[in-house]
Amino acid sequence: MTTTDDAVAQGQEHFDALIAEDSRVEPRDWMPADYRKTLTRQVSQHAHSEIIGMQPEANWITRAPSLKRKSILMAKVQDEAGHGLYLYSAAETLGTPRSELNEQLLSGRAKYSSIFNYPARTWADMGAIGWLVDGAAICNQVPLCRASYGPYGRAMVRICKEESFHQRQGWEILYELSHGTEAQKKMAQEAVNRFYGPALQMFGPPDGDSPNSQQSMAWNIKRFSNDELRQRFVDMIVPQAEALGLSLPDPDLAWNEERGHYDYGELDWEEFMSVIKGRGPCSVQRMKRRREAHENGAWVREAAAAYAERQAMASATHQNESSTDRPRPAAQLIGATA
Ligand code: BYC
Repeated sequence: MTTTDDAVAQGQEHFDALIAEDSRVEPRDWMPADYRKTLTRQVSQHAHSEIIGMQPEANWITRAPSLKRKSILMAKVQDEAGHGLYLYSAAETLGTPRSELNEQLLSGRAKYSSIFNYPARTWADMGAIGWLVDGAAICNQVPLCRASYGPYGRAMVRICKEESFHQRQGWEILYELSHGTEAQKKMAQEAVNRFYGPALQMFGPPDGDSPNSQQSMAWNIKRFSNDELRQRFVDMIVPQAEALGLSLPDPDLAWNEERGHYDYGELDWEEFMSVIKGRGPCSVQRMKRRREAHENGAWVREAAAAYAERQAMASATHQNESSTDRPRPAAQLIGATA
């Protein structure tokens, strides 16, 4: 066995032990190439989703019905940008620079969540996105706080705290609309009708068609399967919809006493596949907007890089100066006089 083989065997043993005892893997730990790859894929796609996810809501900032609603929505959209930053930082610790991750998004090689390819047509959609989309996000992401990769799990803790606030604000918008005029209630119901199916699809394809789940669960990245989390979400939102006075658009939705869960109807998986291949109702528009934002932000990146370079030069000069000022050790002084 060569020294390299030895190091890999030792690394693998340490990694297996961390996973077996449900501990955290940290950036400097040895990890299998496929573990690194699948995490880079999931974490960066999650980051892309947060950034693209700003678009449907940003679309309503200028049209929010009051100053208070506008401030709340602006804060929420800014939170999503922050989530993107935490997640890109976590992804970078796996070794791929952010510029490359971004390039994967802009070139269409990386996915982002299917849900953000749907339009936000009315103000009630802000409620439905908050309640259903952020609600699904919480269901999916709370278990990710225990993901085996340390930087991802820790980023998720902060994100989930903010998502809970987002879900509450969505709920509150829908509650007010569903207890308002007939026209407002209708608008709320239509928004829920449009977002219910796509929100359930956020959890990913059914378990039988999910190529990554088994390995991700064995590595303690995912803690539950796509269908388990989807079921948890359905069970959570049925009583919430009742409290809102709104219905969920699924004739097959019914309590199953034997299973202790709600049964729900088959989702449109053909549509899902088409959306994740970039053929969703807003896919072209979302990517166009993202590319424009990236190009328009070039001067900010250049200015930040120039500033960082100047700071680094100033700090190097300062260090050199202070090292010549510093009293030299006696041995050096002796050497200097000798
Ligand atoms: N949309 O083997 P599977 C948010 C892809 S942000 C698009 O089950 P995995 C929010 C999947 O990537 C919401 N693609 O995959 C932000 C894979 O393709 P690749 C984002 C999807 O990874 C702003 C293929 O289908 N949340 O909440 O085991 C405002 C096969 O799937 C989708 C996250 O990213 C989808 N819905 O499981 C408001 C959470 N589903 O990559 C809210 C973190 C699947 O092999 N991610 N695909 O080409 C995860 O938990 C998992 O990655 C998923 C998928 C459950 C999404």
